[in-house]
Amino acid sequence: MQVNSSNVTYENGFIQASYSYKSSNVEKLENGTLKVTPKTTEYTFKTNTKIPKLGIMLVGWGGNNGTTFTAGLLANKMKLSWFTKRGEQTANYYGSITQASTIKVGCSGSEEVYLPMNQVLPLVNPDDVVISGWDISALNLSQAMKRAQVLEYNLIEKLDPYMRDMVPKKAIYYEDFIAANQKTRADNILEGHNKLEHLETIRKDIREFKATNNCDKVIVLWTANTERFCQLTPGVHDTAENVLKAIENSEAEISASTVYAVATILEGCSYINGSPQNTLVPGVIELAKQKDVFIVGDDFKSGQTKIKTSLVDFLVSAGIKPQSIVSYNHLGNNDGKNLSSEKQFKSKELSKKSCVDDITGSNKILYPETNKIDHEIVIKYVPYTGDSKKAMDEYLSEIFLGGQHTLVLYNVCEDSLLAAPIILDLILITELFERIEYKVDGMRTFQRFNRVLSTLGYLCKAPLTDENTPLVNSLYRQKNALDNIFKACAGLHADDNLLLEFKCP
Ligand code: NAI
Ligand code: DG6
Repeated sequence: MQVNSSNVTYENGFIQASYSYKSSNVEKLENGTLKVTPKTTEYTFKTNTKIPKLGIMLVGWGGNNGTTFTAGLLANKMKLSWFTKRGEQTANYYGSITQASTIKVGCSGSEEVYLPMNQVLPLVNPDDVVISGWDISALNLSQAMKRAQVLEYNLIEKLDPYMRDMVPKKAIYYEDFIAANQKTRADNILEGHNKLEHLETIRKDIREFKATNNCDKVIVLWTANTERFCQLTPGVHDTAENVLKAIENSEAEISASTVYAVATILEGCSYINGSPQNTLVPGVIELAKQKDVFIVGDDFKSGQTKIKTSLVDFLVSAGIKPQSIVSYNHLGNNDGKNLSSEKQFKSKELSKKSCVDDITGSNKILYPETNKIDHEIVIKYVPYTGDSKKAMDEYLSEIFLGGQHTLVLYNVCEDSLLAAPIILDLILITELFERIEYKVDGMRTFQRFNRVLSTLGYLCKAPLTDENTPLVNSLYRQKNALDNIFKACAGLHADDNLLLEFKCP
């Protein structure tokens, strides 16, 4: 795409675009009136179009998501097709916004024109990435893919020669953070209890992987078991200095995931947390800012929560009052086994539950005093169901004149087939943001986006935001913001869907 505007230049390998950002400041006057002052802020976005060679390291590489992600990228790269009971299937990237969604760029006459997201701004091609990672289980990726029971047998057979030589690196294992029922697979772990030594090993792994594969950069993503929350402790988790000291002292409340995150940040790489636990404690956030790297979290938003953050938005914005949501899940994979333990379930419960608070909080007509609704999360481990997760939701809402509206959903699919494309998107878009800089009114030099990359909230159940940043869970608003940031950096207007040229011709 080439944008025909004096606001955009394409020079020396950069797209530079000016963007007038329109927002409003709101003050509440003494008499209760809201005084709203619209304002315009001039931004310049500069995107480096040189695509780097990207290395991806997954924590939990041998799990269902890790193997499905690796298999999916290989199947697409090799353009594989395989037989299922429904016939021949070819590789695709359905479920990935970067590879399979489109963004409206304008109108040609009365026709609206859409471009694939990865053509609006230049992204790394998934065919060109190199993948590695760690797992507490020693199985090679081919064996692990079979254990996962996600993919069709004929595809597994085709991928076996490519995945059997992929072996996870030894992992950090702090037993107390994941369920006790995971112990039987923990046969590939770093010795001892010295957290500083563990940190140094992970740092070395990242450096060696990067050098061996001639990568320009590496991104690390956690897709290992959900950990319990660490008990946030002043003097341990509150500042970057204290987190580093706590690792040196092998403090008990420093989780394995926090050690991976700190190692990644110290290597100057972005870190993404795909699970709900509080890995990214205040001290880690401070460290990421000091080292100028991005952190993204928490917990992939795949099926049930994606619908929830879209459905509740629809109900509340239609003036309908959801009063209770009951979300029931059962699944039989290793994730379900880990979540059958109470402390790990609590981490997941929190992230699945907190995702509508801002939506109900936005409407004081429906929720004048408290925006809390009855919201229950149930997760049951049923081994026979394997990776095929069943999610059932009941939404009860109050409607006109005291009537009641019931919505019931049944959601079934292989969980990892939804999560793997999200993993790809999180990584590719984070990498893109490493190449984007901005300048705003009066700033002399370009700088990067906030290191807490909340723009990726669309892909996360509990988006990590920096302090004083509003939390947005509404799926529509999240996607709209992401699409519009792509458009702004490419030199296009944000889409407000007014279509005035047709309504007021
Ligand atoms: P899984 O249990 O199949 O895979 C996790 C892997 O992590 C296992 O192979 C395990 O051996 C490994 N592991 C555990 N602790 C480790 C450590 N300290 N270092 C390195 N490896 C470690 O689980 P699955 O289905 O792949 O999910 C992964 C994570 O993603 C879970 O926390 C899950 O809750 C989260 N998630 C999954 C979604 C989905 O749709 N599949 C959506 C949202 C989050
Ligand atoms: C039980 O719900 C297992 C969980 O790991 C979820 O399947 C996973 O977090 C996906 O959740 P959701 O709500 O995004 O579909």
